[in-house]
Amino acid sequence: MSGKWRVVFHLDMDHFYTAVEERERPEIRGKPVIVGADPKGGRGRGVVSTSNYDARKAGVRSGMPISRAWRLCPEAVYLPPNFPLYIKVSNEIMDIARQYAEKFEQWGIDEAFLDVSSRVRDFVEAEALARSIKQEIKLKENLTCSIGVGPNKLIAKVASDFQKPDGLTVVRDEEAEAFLAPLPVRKLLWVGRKTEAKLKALGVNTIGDLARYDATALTSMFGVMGWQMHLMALGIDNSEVEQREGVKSVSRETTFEEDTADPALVLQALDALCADVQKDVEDQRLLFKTVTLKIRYENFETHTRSHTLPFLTSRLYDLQKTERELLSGCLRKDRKVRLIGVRVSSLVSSEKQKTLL
Ligand code: TTP
Ligand code: MG
Repeated sequence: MSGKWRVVFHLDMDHFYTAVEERERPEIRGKPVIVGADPKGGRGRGVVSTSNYDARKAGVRSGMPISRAWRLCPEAVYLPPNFPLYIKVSNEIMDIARQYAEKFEQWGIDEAFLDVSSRVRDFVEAEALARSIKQEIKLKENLTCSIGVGPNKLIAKVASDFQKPDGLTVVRDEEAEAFLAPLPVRKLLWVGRKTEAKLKALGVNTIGDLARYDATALTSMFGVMGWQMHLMALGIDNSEVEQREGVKSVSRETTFEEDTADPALVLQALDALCADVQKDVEDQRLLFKTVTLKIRYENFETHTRSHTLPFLTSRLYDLQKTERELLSGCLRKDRKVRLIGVRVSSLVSSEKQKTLL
């Protein structure tokens, strides 16, 4: 296998938004809980952000229309998202986990990669270290997480998802290929639904099928991605844990009560989303550089457009102006809009920026 010996952890909080809500509200514990759009008795639009494991038993999933969740689980407790709270808790958890790592890379709001190679001598010590992290998070935050331990990021990520909630899965280098083989290909990072469907058509269902498939044929069909899939299927991943701080992005989106082609309505909603995002950014003392617009049309076709500014900013004016420019290329008279979203990324802490300057 590849060069230097490494131990990488992937930490992923269990049903994060609903776990935080349950912690804050003892009265909802033991019930199915769903965080997302207002269900409005089944007529609500918008989607499920996440649900706890009781609601998942009924078939509820992240990203599902909230109306569908309502049909599957009308007895659940439905809550709107409380982003400032989740971000605060996320920051506290990341501060705990960061102490254990030589290199630390936050990934989204509730996940992180840790390179602990210099902190342990073998996988037995690595397992003990992972257990300590879980214990400290449980003790200080009263929340559970799942950790995957592996020789690289890819295996660690697949391993953290293997046993959930409150899981700890250790996969050594020599076990990696056998560990991956029976799992479906979509468990690999970057294998999306479209690629999954194409692979299925080739008779490739599991990661083991992919590992056995001719690498040259994969490359001619999928380009560089094909070669990468081949390596991933063998459990090979040389990418480094990249030291990275804090939240990666702040975003908001909204689904219109009724699909609309009225530019004034869309613009009004866009400005309101910008204001919310900007407030979150300011509350967390962040600066952003990259601005992204997400737009979903009535036929569910979804596009994202991004623009990276030549400077770091936290000003509402910069955000609104950039989002409006991005939107102007997306509005068409003949196509109604179902959803729009605003995201800022390439974030840095404004406090750190000040000390740098
Ligand atoms: P995930 O880690 O994907 O999900 P989870 O923590 O809720 O559940 P699991 O136990 O399977 O890890 O996402 C973290 C949070 O991000 C999640 O609590 C809510 C939010 N989220 C969305 O808002 N929309 C989505 O489609 C997904 C997948 C997550
Ligand atoms: Mg999670």
